[in-house]
Amino acid sequence: MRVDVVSIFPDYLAALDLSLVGKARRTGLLDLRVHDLRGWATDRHRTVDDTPFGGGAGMVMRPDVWGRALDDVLPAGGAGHLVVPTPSGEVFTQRHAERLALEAHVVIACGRYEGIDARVAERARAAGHRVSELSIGDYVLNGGEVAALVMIEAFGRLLPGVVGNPHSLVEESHGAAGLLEYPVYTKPPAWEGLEVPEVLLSGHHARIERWRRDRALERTAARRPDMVAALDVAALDKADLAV
Ligand code: 6GU
Repeated sequence: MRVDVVSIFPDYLAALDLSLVGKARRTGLLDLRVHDLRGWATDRHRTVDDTPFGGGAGMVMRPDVWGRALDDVLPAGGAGHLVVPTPSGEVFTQRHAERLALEAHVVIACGRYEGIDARVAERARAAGHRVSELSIGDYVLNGGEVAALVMIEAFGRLLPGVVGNPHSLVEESHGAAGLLEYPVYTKPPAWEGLEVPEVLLSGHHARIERWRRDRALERTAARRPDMVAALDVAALDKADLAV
């Protein structure tokens, strides 16, 4: 998979050399390139922004600078999925990560200030590119870079071969069950007077599965009532309904 990130702070993306995403880059599973937007500015101050039409506070990123950048990094002919991190986007979820992991080429345009002139996304759509304006949650960051890191980690770990054990991807929170993950424990079995739940030491596979599902249901009901409301009632069993 090829990923291009364009930003006025390319150093923000240095963390992508680390951990599993860094390894995926080194082994060639992920061809990730970071570009400095100012490379497409033309004046001697390398200006990328200007005041908003209609007035108001803050600055808006210029469409001409972004246009030249995207002409260079988005493949011609409508291939390539343009992702624009923005607090006014759809909320990014595991479903978006799953879809992006299937793309051959993703370009992430990181805005700063009050955002990017709206004609940039409009022109990319008109040229036939898929364009996703995505937020990572209901709070405001100073720019799209941290959101780009979040999204790249979320879809990058779904690429075949990035996470060593593919089973790690199956049972996790926000997976197909629509539930949060159950609590997990490791050795030692007793620590500072706190015991690992006995059932987990029992070796009784069916009881362990039931216990984990009950804890996942309990936890989801307490922390994410919106996820419980979205569960398919037909997919619940009698024991689930007792929790
Ligand atoms: Cl994607 N960008 C910015 N600037 N703030 C955010 C965000 C993105 N998602 C949540 N807050």
